[in-house]
Amino acid sequence: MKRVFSGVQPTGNITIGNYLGAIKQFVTYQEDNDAFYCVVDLHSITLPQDPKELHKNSLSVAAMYMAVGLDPSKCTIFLQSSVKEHAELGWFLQCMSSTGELSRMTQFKDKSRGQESAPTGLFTYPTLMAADILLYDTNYVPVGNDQKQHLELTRDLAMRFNNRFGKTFVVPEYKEQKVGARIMSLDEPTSKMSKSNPNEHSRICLLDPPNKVKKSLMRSTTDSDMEVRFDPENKAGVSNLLTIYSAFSGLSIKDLEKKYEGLGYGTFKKELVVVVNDSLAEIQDKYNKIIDSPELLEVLKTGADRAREVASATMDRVKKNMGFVTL
Ligand code: AQP
Repeated sequence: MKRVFSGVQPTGNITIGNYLGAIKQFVTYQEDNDAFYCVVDLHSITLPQDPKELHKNSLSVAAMYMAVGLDPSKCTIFLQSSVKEHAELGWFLQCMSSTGELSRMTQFKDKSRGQESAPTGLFTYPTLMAADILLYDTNYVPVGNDQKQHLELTRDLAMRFNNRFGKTFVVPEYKEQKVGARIMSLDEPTSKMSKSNPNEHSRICLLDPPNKVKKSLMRSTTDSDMEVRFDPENKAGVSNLLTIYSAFSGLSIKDLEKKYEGLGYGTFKKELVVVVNDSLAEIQDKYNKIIDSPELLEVLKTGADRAREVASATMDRVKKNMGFVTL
């Protein structure tokens, strides 16, 4: 059985970008793999977090995992901060990486742009992400396309470590989605949709009420030629909406282009609002049943126990192979 690992940061309400690019795949992978799904709370503090919000958002991501269909009897759901080995291996991998390679990470460049001095954690974020993945002998990592560069670094670090200290880590593979690997911002369709974008109409969150979804989609940026056609280079806004429509409805982009031929953007957007709201209603209904239930904490406790078992065995191997005295 193959191992799968992935995670989401508790930095705000989960967007349809997080869902279509990553979490939706988690559900498929839990069926035939030994899957570990983490709320990566240690990653979220690479930028300042309000303690109450961090607490609330961490439980919210875990509840959302279950609301979209993750089943704790089929996969392991846990909080990253409950398993100390993440921070520990993160340090070891920092010592295996260079400032040159970390400086090339586009997420660091984007998130530190305009700051004279950026948080150190933001800079070393990819080594912690590598630790998350390598601790679980992961074969597949379902993540959105924005994380591909970090995954390549993870592979490099695993191979570098194995070459130097002998076979210690499994070298993981990136698994890309066919539709939805990168959902773009609704107001500025050339940048990716993000939970932490200050403009709430740049995104749709899984917990958004129907009128907010309607408002954000109806005012989303398109273009002036009124043709519903997939052409990401010249029609970034419409192409993004087609991707969202296709991912939620299961209809192919070709079929959607045919369906809306000659109908213009108004009709297309109105029908997209219905498709998105129908999917969100189902998810929100399940989420509301889970978020305040005692079962949520139980799932996280059981998940942490199972994760610790695997992570501590990997950490023992790492230390032994590097020459640390293990007692
Ligand atoms: N726009 C996106 N399209 C497709 N996939 C996306 N992901 C994020 N945005 C998109 C994928 O969602 C998973 C969880 O992401 P994360 O929370 O770990 O961090 P992120 O990639 O930095 O996501 P955000 O929404 O942009 O968060 P903030 O604003 O806090 O930085 C990952 O698999 C990611 O690829």
